[in-house]
Amino acid sequence: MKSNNNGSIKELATLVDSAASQACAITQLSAQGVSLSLAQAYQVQAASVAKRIARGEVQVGIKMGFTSRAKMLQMGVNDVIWGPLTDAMLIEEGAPLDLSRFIHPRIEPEIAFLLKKPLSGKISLLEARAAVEAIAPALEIIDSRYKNFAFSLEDVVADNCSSSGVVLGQWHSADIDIANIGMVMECNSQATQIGSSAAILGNPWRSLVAAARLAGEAGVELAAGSIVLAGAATAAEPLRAGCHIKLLTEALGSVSVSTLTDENGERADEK
Ligand code: OOG
Ligand code: MG
Repeated sequence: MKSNNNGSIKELATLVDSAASQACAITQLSAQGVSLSLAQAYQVQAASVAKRIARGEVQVGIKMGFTSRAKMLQMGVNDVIWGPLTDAMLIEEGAPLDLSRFIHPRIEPEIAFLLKKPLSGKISLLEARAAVEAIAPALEIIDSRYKNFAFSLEDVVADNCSSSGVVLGQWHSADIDIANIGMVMECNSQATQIGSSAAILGNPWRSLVAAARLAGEAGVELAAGSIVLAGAATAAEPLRAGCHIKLLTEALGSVSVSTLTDENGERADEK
């Protein structure tokens, strides 16, 4: 690790973990003179997730990031990344969401897979399909712990890929064709992002194949019973107070979440 501010992996994990738990933005590690390799960034990620697990959180799955061109362009990076999701990140559909636990949250239209068999290493699309119990529409809430939601690839990996919340819709049969389904994300009944599942690596199933490959490279397994988020189909939208966000999909129904109005009772669309 080349760094002026010679933070060890553990110290850097503490830094991103406290920024997340206190909802307080920090300067990008790369801008603090910390130069991490991608492998070291994943070590920081693992050490920060280990802190969550030590506090009693349980890993429920993983998320894939930058699987669509829209997201890569929005954030200025061009590599697929991944990170663990824990039970503390699961947000119940219908329960009004208090945004005070976030720094500058954004929301993304996604698709989730529920695994019935473990996966790891190089697999075919057919093997990916055979390992899935069900598919659901999902909304992911990302919240970079870095100022201005700006980062290098290593910064965002160290920050567990901005993971902070997931709202899962109803599970559907894994036989439904999701290769190219319309996905519309609305805020207070106005469409804010319109896309297709095909934006996710050409077909969301490829994201599961990529997840298995990344797991294999890391020497771990995607466990049976776990969730795999395929990555956003469109760019992310800022998540504001007083908003009802709904993702409507062509074949998997819809999923929604409402945010509380802020202290002033102001509605997001009035800001
Ligand atoms: C990183 C997470 C990217 C996705 O779906 O592509 C991601 C970020 O943009 O902050 O979740
Ligand atoms: Mg995402």
